[in-house]
Amino acid sequence: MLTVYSSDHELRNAKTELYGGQLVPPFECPERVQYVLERVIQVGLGEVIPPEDFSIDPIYRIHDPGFIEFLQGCWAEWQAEGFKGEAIPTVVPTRGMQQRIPNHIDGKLGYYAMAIETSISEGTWPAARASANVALTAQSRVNQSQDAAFALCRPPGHHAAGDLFGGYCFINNAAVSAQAFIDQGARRVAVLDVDFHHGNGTQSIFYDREDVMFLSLHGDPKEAFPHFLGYNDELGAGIGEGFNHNYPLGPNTGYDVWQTALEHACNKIRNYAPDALVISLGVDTFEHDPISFFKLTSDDFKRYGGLIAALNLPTLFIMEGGYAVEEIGLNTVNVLSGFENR
Ligand code: Q9C
Ligand code: ZN
Repeated sequence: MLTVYSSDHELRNAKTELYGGQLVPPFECPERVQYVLERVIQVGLGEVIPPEDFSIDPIYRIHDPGFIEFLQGCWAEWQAEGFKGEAIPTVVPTRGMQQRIPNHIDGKLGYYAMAIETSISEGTWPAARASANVALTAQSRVNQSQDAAFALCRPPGHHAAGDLFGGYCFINNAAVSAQAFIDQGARRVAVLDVDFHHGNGTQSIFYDREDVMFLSLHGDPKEAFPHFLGYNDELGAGIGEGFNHNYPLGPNTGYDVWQTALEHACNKIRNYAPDALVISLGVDTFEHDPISFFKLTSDDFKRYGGLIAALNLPTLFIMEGGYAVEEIGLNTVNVLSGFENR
């Protein structure tokens, strides 16, 4: 399988994440993808290529121009205020408040945030842009070859909505790629999100559409981030009704229960008969993940790779989360080699 990778992910190297009332080194760190890349090479998964440069247009197909302008300018505006730390929102436009975009960077940060653990740091924008180029390069290969490819994206994307960042995400790489398939002639695309966390951004982007089905297996939002989306009665809206499927699962969910949910999701995908499949591939479902509560073992990742392959669709894998840093490579590449039946 082809892997697309850019060293520009290193530009996203924030020093701080707000966690448990402290500013800690971020779980979403550059070492994550080094381990994945090393494992890709170690097992001989296939060719590793750098991304092509795409214009901003495929990003604007998904994201609001004001939001992109904010991401581009945030660090400079924050620095111009003379603040000492990294850019973190402090006030958000919650129940009963105005949804107007303020001028001050403090206000803009809150307006465009879906969660406030994620600092914006120097280099965040170019890294996010490179991550989207990685996704789009892999997408174009899948579109041309009708085969599979792996986009080793960092930073991840599935929590980012059209005009929201957070949960370590800035540009929704899976959504930008799904839209690219549609724009290149696909009639239907399915996005299957197997990251531990609900893909709230992807869901919200496609919620009222019938041409992109979104399915997500994740920690029950009553117990897990992002807490405010991902319930099983969220089925889509308008003509999109029936094209959104959530599988919230409780603490300590092991592979048997998880696989049953995956099989349900795969049956929905079969009936939908999409032209392409996008997998939001997070490996934070791992038993030793430091911020998650599922109990998948390293072998389980290989097993479910085979189930995804059985759908027999052109498949684009997009890297999302996974924070048990040293095992991320093994677990991620197990999915891909399970898919290739090796
Ligand atoms: N106590 C992705 O996996 N904080 N994002 C969770 C848990 C945010 C995860 C706190 C987790 C974001 C792409
Ligand atoms: Zn996650």
